[in-house]
Amino acid sequence: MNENNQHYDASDIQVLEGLEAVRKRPGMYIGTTDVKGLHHLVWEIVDNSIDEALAGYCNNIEIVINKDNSITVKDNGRGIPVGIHAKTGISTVETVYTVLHAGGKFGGGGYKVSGGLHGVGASVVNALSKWVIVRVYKDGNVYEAKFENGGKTVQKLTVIDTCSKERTGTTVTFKPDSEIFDTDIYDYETLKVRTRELAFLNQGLKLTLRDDRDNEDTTGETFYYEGGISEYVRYINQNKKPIHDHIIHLNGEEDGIMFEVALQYTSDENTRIYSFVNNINTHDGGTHEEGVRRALTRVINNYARKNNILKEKDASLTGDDVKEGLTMIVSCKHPNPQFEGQTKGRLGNSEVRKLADNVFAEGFERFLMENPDNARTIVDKSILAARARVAAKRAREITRKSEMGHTNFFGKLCDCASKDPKVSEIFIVEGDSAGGSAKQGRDTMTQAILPLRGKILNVEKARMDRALANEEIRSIITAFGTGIGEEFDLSKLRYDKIIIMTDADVDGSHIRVLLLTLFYRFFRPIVEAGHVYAAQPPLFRIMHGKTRKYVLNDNEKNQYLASLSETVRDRAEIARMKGLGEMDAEELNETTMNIEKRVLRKITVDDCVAADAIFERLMGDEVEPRRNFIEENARFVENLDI
Ligand code: 1YM
Repeated sequence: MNENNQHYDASDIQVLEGLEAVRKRPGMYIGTTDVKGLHHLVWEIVDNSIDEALAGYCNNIEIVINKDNSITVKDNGRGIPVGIHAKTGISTVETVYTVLHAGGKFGGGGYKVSGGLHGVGASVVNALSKWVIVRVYKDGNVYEAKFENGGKTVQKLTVIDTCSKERTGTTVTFKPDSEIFDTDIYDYETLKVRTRELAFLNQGLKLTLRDDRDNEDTTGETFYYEGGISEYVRYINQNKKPIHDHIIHLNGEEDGIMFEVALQYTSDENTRIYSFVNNINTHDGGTHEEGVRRALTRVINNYARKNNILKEKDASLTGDDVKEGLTMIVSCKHPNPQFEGQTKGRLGNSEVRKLADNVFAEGFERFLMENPDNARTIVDKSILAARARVAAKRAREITRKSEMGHTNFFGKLCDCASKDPKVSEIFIVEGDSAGGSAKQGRDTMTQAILPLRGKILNVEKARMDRALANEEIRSIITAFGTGIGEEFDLSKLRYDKIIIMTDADVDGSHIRVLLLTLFYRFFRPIVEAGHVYAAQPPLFRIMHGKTRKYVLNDNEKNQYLASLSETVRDRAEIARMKGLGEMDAEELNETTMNIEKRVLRKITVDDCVAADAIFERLMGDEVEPRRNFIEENARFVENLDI
């Protein structure tokens, strides 16, 4: 006999066996019985309310943590049907809460799209609860059913009160069974984060969360987002720097599958793509995400080519390039989702790929066409990412090669004998002949020489990635020993001083600009730590009697001459130094390299910033500033190869 003095029939027994199975192996139904499983129960009940909202009948859901750590979920939907269920012979409410796999089949019409156990949830929660009370407000009546000790009906659905005819909805209160769960203490923050997320994912749905454990008078927190997932993007980007104002929000529907996406680019390099199916996070992506990514890459490339931002010879942007700085929410509501993978975190339905691609491509293309300024900003950002990607790859190759000893650059580098970075310095010298004198004039113990051969800048519009393909620059990177990019490690720097030794003419400054730009972009910490110097070769040699005096510039020359007596001054021989290559080893040592006598100028980050700007003007894609620069400096440019 059951509690209502009715005989148990076959279906009663089946029901109890069903719920008993859930109690025996709760993990199979809710994953774990730790605090995560405890929270899972809440979402199973909330999911039923969300389904009702998605069906268009509910716009308000309240979740309350009660004093006794029981949970109340309340919605203003139609209320679970109260009639006798044809198959079970008991009320539909009771059926939903006691028959495993009841699901949406019982309701007929509509589909369950929210996450979780797809309608099995209510009976699973009941099976794992100490007690459950379900109230339905419908047709002016308040119906109530009660269950205890793992889903045993203790009160069949009964009218316990009346209410206004307008009032409809379902209220469920349950107390998780402490014999099943490791803990019965809910974490407010955990519930809050997910409640907020559900509000973002279900545009226009109001969710309130309240914690009555300490104080029953609180009003709780309400989450309601008219903009849905575009507000989710705004929320994620709130402390970031968006590079365009408008958050792009697109949606479409086909065969009952709803798809939507919202995105905005930020100035940083990270990517935040979160995708959902029926409000469940698909960590491993799947067809909805693939469709968007494919369309995003294609549309940006097409736009960049059509508008000649990407030239014919340029390689296409990759999926990685176009997602840098991107914050994106992808959400799909599917009546029959297929979840794949080890953790079922991937959407498998192939028809979604095409839907996502179509909706995204069409909408995003329109956005780019209607907002050319934003489009340009986005494309430029992707191109920058592409350059960085190529540069990083080169850098890795260089590091790897040098580690494996495959490069023969050491043939070029004339290293110092000391392996102690504290006393070692490296001179980066322009030209072979200067390199020759420098090698002879150096202190072999502490001074290394790296001669740069030929014009290292004759690559038209050299970008850093191309610069990195340059043999000379690679020698520098390898000589430093620090690696670049992600592998950069200042502690591995092999020299305390890096000394740029170039002529004081246009070619020399040209090379200096390149080197400073290189340092600025790839070795900034070396510059910041004050390791980079410019040698100051003298411009004049003044000889009188046995005295040889070198001076750096006109000013110094005049000062020195003024300090001499008139007779000496008249007889003094003043020679303009032609360049490093024309000094012999002794002269070079005495004037530029000798630690006791030389004058070094420390290079600052500001010097590098200035060099970088000049480099941009010289090497950038813009023809106009380059022409201006050449005109302004026309008298120097005879040998300039740009
Ligand atoms: C606090 C929990 O369960 N709300 C809820 C559940 C249902 C309905 C409305 C509902 C669904 C349908 C028709 C239908 C459920 N009904 C069923 C079943 N809130 C909560 N609100 N009328 C009402 O799906 O057609 C299962 S859940 F199966 F009985 F229809």
